[in-house]
Amino acid sequence: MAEKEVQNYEGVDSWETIMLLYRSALKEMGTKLGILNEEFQHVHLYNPIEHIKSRIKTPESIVKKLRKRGYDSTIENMVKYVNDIAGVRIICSFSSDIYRVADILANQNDINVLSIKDYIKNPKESGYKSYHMIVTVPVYLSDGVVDTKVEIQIRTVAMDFWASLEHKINYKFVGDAPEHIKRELFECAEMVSDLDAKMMSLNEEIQSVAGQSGEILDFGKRAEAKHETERMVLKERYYGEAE
Ligand code: 0O2
Repeated sequence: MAEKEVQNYEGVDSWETIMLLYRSALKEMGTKLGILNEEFQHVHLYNPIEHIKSRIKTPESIVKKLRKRGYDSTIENMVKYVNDIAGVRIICSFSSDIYRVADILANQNDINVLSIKDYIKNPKESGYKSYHMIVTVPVYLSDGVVDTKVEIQIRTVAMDFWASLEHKINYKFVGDAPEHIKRELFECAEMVSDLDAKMMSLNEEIQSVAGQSGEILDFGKRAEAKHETERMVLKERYYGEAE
C-alpha cells in the first residue's frame, strides 16, 4: 500500500504544539481502544486484546531516525518523515485477533490508514513478526483540526516476547549480534509461529467442543442473556419486583 500524505500540519511549527498533538493523538487512540476493550468484554464476553502499551518517541530517537535517513533535524522533517513519534502496541492472544482488531480500527470513520506493513504474512529476515499500521486520528485544537500520525503495532503475546528480546539483544550488540545468536533468534521466531498456530487451533477446538456440549457459545446470545439478567436486576432494584 503506497503511503498517503498528511496535508494539514501547516501552521503547526512549534515543538510544544507538535508534542501536544502527538500526546493528544495517543489519548484519542487510548480512548478508542478502551471503548473497544470494554465493549468486547461486555457485549461479546470475549476480549481479543490482552493489553495495550503506548509511548511517545524520545527527542533523541527522533533525531537519530532523521539522521539515519539523511534528513536535517527540523520540525517539518520530523512530522513528514518520522511516522512513529506516537506509537501504540496492541497485544492479542491469537493471530486471528490481530486482523480482527486491525479491521475494526481501519473501519472507524475518523481513522485514516496511511500505510500497512504486514510482517506476519511477510516476516523480516530476522524473523520479526508484527502487523504495523500508520494511521491518522483527528486532534481538535481551538483553531482547527489536525490529522495526527500514530503508528499502531499489533502482535500476539508470543510475537511480543520475541520482539522485546531481539530488541534488547540488538541494543546490546549495537545492531551487530554474533551470527549464532541471530541464527538462534531466527529459530526462536519459527518456534513462536508454531506456538501461535498451535494455540490458535487449540482455542478453535475448545470453542467447537464447548459448542457441541451445549454451552452457549454464540456471543450474541450470551450477551443477550447477560443483558436480560442485568435488566431484571435493575428492575428489581428500582421497582422492588422482578418481572
Ligand atoms: P524503536 O526504538 O522501537 O522505536 P517507518 O516507521 O514506517 O517510517 P520503519 O522504521 O522502517 O519506517 O518502519 P517499520 O519497519 O514498520 O518499523 C517500525 C518499528 O517496528 C520499529 O521502530 C520497531 O519498534 C519495530 N521493528 C521493526 N523491525 C523490527 C525488528 O526487526 N525487530 C524488533 N524488535 N522491532 C522491529 P524503530 O524506530 O526502528 O525502533
